[in-house]
Amino acid sequence: MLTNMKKIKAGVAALQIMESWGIKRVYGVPAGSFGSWMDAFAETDKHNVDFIQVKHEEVGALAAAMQAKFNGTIGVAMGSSGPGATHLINGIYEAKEDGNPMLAILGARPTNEQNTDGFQEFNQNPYYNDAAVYNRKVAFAEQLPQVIDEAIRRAYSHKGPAVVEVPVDFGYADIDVDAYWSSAKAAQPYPKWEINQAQVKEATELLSKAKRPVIFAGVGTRGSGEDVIKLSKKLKAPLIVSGINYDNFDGKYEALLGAMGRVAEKPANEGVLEADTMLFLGANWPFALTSKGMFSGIETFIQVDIDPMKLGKRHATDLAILGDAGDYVRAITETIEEKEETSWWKANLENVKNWREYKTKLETKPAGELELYQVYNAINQVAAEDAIFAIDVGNTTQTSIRHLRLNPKQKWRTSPLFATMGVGLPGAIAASLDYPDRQVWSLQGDGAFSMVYPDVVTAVRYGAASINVVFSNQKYGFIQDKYEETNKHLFGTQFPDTDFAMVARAQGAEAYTVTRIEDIEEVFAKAIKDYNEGKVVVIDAKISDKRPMPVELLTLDEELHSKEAIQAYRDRYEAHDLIALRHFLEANGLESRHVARMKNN
Ligand SMILES: Cc1ncc(C[n+]2csc(CCOP(=O)(O)OP(=O)(O)O)c2C)c(N)n1
Ligand SMILES: [Mg+2]
Repeated sequence: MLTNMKKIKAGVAALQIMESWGIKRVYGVPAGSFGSWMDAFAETDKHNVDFIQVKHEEVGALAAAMQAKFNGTIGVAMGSSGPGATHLINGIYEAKEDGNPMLAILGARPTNEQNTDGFQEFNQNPYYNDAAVYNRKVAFAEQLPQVIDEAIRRAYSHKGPAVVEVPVDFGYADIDVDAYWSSAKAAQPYPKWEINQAQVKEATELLSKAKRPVIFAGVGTRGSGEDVIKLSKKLKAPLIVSGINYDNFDGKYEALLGAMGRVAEKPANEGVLEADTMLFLGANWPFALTSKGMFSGIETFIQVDIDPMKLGKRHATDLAILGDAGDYVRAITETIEEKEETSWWKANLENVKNWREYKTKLETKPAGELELYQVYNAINQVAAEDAIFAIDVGNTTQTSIRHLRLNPKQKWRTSPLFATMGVGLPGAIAASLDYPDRQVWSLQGDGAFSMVYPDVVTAVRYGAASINVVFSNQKYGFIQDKYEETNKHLFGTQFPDTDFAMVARAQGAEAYTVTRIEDIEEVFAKAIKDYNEGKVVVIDAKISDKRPMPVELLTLDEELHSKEAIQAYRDRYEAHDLIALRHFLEANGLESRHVARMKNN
């Protein structure tokens, strides 16, 4: 009999559905428009989903979006009807741009107050339309758990944020326990594409013919880093990586040129201009639009991607392969003949060596103003072999890939495409809660930290131990640097100093300010000690405001630049020992294709 059926609060049932999908926590700020959810969270004997109270919904949403980057699981954030919900938008876009599962729950007025412009009552869904892979309002109370299940399943299968608006009265309602079910057990990934042997053969032929091959490895090669390196060695093709894929490789690999563009390294920007053939693996390189000339020397472009939408998107292809990048790397490596050491290979290796010596010299400079370089040196000294880094947007994005000595046991994640500031601290909170046994860092500029630092108290409250380094230069450095090229003025890029250690201490964290090179080792030793005792630590590193080298504007080659310009560049970036790739090419009996092209233009 229906009347005898067991009942459950719809809000509790919805949390049980979340739990069935492995969801451990939901980030949010309480509000009247989701009072029923808060009651459900409080009934901790009925489910295992925690409510993490953040100080700003955006921090919750960014933590949810970052969580998926670290461990692939869906992050959940809530925002109250209207203003709390709109605060979620950056996290929602973050998940969309990176193709990560996320669930955003929007609070809403009770059903009897809907659609008549009552207090905080809006037509909310349209606002989220562009970003969401699923964007609905629950229609009746019994439906609540089922719609949450639907949203989670869609977020995973469509790789993006699902948005669900929930009228507050539904969560309080008693519903039948068999009004819903969880589809979590049915979840599975799409099968991999079969290897097309004809295309493996074609790729092998094209690559074997190449005189100056390079491999470009995007995140599609994650987990296959060692195999990519094997192919790179066998083919004598130096390795370029996308900015977000450094932690897939041993940073010591001698042919790792780094990333190209602005968040990049010198050897990659030079190498790509000299190469004739590129094997472009599992990457969406959005800077192809802003750095059009980058591919100007590439005559043969071979692309492998698991997503048909990406094939041919960034460059015309000579061969486009639909499939798993790692699988094809292994298949090509098997069939390709090992090349003898080539002059191309040697020149690039020498270039990498010279660049690494330059970086090490900066990092270990014993005197002068404290610069970002010595901070990285200190981090490298104490970072665990499997440390997790949540990296913010700004100079840190660029400098961390250059100066952290990353390896495949570590994780380095940021906001690469949406590129929103403020992901560092939320990322560290998410990582720390999910990986209590691993060392967790956030690295960020003072501008980015200022957007989110009230949530240091959240990390403290929930025991999300982490070491949060603030690179304080009293400016939006990354933007100021850009304005040097595009603007007449550097207007609007500076701001007064904040004592971030005081701010952090006021919230219960351990905190240090470091201003001198000679103190840095001691400060980081103390920070690690605190961290190992389970504390949240903030290090405010007051660094010089010098610009890190713009490798997208290299001014080192006498064939392309005046003596004066080269001298100014060398002086400004302390680059007196840095040598242009052309010299290494010529020393190995090769010409610079880039210089030849520039002269013909
Ligand atoms: C939310 C958001 N606002 C503005 C920007 C534009 N932006 C990109 S980097 C940057 C400067 C970052 O400054 P800071 O955090 O101090 O780091 P720095 O570059 O100085 O090391 C700004 C304003 C952005 N990416 N995201
Ligand atoms: Mg700054």
